[in-house]
Amino acid sequence: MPPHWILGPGAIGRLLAHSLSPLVATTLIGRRALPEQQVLTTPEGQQRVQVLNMLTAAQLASETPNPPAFVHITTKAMAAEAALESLASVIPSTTPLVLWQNGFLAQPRISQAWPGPVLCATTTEGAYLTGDDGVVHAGRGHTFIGDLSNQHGELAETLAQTLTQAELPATAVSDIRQRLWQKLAVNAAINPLVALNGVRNGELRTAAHSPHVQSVVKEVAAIMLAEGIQPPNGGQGEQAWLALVWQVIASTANNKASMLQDVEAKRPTERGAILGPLIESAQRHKLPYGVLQALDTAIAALEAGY
Ligand code: KPL
Repeated sequence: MPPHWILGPGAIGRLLAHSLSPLVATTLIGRRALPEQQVLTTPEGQQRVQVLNMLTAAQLASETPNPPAFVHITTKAMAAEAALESLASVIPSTTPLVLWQNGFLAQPRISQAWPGPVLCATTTEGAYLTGDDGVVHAGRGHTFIGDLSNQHGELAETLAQTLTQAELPATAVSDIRQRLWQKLAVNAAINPLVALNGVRNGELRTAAHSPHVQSVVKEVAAIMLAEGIQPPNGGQGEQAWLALVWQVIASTANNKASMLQDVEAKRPTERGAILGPLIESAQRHKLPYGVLQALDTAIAALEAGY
C-alpha cells in the first residue's frame, strides 16, 4: 500500500505517525531532523517506543520517493501553504491532501489551489509534545473527514477506515464546512480570551471573564447565521452557541488552550485562522465585529512584543 506522508511533526503529526506506522508505511516530514526513536504516552499512561521514519523536506526533495497515498498537513494554519509548497515539486499534483488545521484559512485556499483532492479533518483527539522525542496522547476523541465541495466521499471513507483501524476513530462526513466553522466559533470564544488573560479555560466561568465570553459569542452567533452554519445540538441561535461554549469550557476546564501555549512560548498564534475568517465574514455581511476586532488587535500587539 502506498505510504502516508505527514508534513509537520507537531503533536497531532506525531500522534498520527505513531498510530498509522504499525498499519501502513508512514513518513514524518519536518524542517529539522528529529530522533527516529520516538515515544508515545497513551491516555492510559503506557509508554510505547517506536522507530518512526523521519525525513526533512530537503532530504525528500533530493530523493525520488514513491508517490504517497495521502499527504497529511499537520502544521499550524498559517504554515500550511508554505509547507505544501516545500513538497509540491516532489509529489504528483493529483496526490490527495488531508488538512488538519484549526480555523478556516488554509482549508479554502488550499482546496482552491491544489488540483488533486483536498480532504479536511477536524479532531477532538488531545495531544501535546514533551520534547523532540515524545508525544502524549492526552485524551481520546473523534475525527471527522470530508472535502469542502463534497466530491470525494469515497476517499474520505477510505481514510476514515484507515484511521479507525489505527485506533483514531474517524467518520467521513458530508458537512465538514459546518463542522470546521463550529469548531472555529468555539475556538474564537475561548482561545483569544485565555491567551490575553493568561488563564486556563475553566477560569472563563468566573465573573471577571464570563461577560467577555458572552459578548464574543453574540458577534460570533450572528456571523454563523449569516454563513449558514447551523447552531449546535439542534438549538436556536445565540443561546445554543453559548451553551456549546460553556460545555467545552467545562470539559476542558484544566486545559491551557493552544493560543495560550503559543503566547507563553512566544510563537505566532492562529489568530489569523480563527479571528480572521470571522472578521472578514462580518465585514462582508455588514455585521458588528468590534469585540472580535479588539481581541485580534490585542493578540497582534502581544505577538509584536515577543
Ligand atoms: O481547541 C481548543 C484549543 O485549545 O485550541 C480548545 C477548545 C480551546 C480547548 O482548549
